[in-house]
Amino acid sequence: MKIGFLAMSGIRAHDPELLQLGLTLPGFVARSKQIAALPSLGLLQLAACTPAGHELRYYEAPADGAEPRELYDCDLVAISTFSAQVFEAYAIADRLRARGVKVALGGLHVSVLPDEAAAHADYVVVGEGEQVWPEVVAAAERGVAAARFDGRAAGPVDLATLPTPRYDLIAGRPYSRFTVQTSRGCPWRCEFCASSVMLQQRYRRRPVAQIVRDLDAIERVQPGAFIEFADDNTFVDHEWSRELCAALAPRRMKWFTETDLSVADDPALCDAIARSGCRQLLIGLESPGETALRGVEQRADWKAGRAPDYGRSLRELQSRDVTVNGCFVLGLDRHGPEIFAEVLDFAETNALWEVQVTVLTPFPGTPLYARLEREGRLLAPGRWERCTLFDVNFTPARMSVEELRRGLRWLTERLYSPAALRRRRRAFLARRRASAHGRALAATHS
Ligand code: B12
Ligand code: SF4
Repeated sequence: MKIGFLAMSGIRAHDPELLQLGLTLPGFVARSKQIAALPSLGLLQLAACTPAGHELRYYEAPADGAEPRELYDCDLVAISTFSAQVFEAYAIADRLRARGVKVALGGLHVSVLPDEAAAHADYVVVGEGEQVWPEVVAAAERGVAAARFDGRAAGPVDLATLPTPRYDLIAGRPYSRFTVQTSRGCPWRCEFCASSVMLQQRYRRRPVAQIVRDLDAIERVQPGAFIEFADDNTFVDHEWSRELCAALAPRRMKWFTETDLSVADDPALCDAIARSGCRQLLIGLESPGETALRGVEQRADWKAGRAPDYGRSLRELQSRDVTVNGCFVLGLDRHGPEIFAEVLDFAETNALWEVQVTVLTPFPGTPLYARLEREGRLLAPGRWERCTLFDVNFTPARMSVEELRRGLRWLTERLYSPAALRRRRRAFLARRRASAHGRALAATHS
């Protein structure tokens, strides 16, 4: 069979004023361009799990809702879904099926809402795809009319068995950034989290040698590519993390990942991260103070407990030249209109190299969605295209919807202006110089 893997590319947002503003702000534009160009690791991973004997092609659908014509020559097309683009994915699937192409839908969104997806697909896959994908291919080969596959039935995927994603399928295309997974899952349970904890809750990490194997495969396809680890929370296990960083250090590669702030408690790990080519850590700080964070992480209230220590933890990383992209979620229940100025102040005081502000988003399947639904606070239930992290789709507790929208725009303008970027980066560099000087002094006196 000829099998097509279709990724939906680009980022999504609908608030027209925010879009207009975003287009003019250099900090915002730079990051959007970088990330919009990432290939879909999930699909490259499935391609690697496809039984031999099929012809495989990787395609991207641009953000305008159209699909590449070549898809119509395929026998089977696998489409990966996130909530924000799921209606575009359904429309493409409908067109393909109308022309006799079999369609399999999987990914975060349809894993939560398989009944919704079944109206648009021959095959719907829930959960991690690797273990069931060969069965999907076999079903398509046999001409099975419709089926549902549950990737959770066989338990969590043993990450040590993962083959190298088929990066070779995108060789020669203009990707400068590639993703690799080093782990799946996260030990925390944030109320709003819609990451891979939705597919399989257990935290698992990959053997370091296999991560290196995959990095070698990327190097063959695109030498010197920038690497983003597509993990939920990379440095959960500190001993394994030090081993990973030690393996990365001699490669002289540039990389980026997402983690929680507990890395800062381990100076040896911070040193190892700094030595290994890490360009930036993206960290979910969520809110500048402890009060608003209470109850956000539902297992141990970990994020609230951590907040009083934010300043020290950030300095620990920044003093080693590791820049931090601090992420804030606006519209938590204890956030009033004062939150916007507080985030701005925090970002400046703590010299954050990069800042990501998003609005609280009720993704389907999350505890947040269930609670807001119970409380009658969802503005447009089922309007998944609003799950962009930038479009408000709920009634905030301590401000109006309009205040939240306006506040996001106000903050975006101030965080990403050229002057603000310069100020924060100068402050970061000054801190780094001061700590390098401090370390040198300490060394001469010891
Ligand atoms: C890399 C990434 C991107 C890349 C995606 C590149 C691409 N073309 O796919 C880019 C930067 C483009 C991106 C964009 C967006 N993203 Co994003 N992104 C991520 C990130 C960091 C990693 C995803 C990843 O690679 N996972 C690893 C792979 C292996 O897992 P996977 O994709 O889930 O695939 C597995 C299964 O789902 C399944 N599977 C997946 N697809 C299919 C298909 C079939 C047929 C089958 C059988 C199985 C299957 O099998 C795979 C292997 O087990 C996650 C955060 C995270 N830590 O997960 C956010 C995340 C997925 N993104 C998110 C969001 C909100 C967005 C945007 C809407 C942001 C925006 N405003 O534009 C857009 C979506 C628009 C779009 N184009 O789709 C949310 C999605 C939440 C949700 N439930 O919908 C996440 C979880 C971040 C978050 N915490 O909120 N993103
Ligand atoms: S720390 Fe991040 S990945 Fe982990 S549960 Fe919270 S939001 Fe999700």
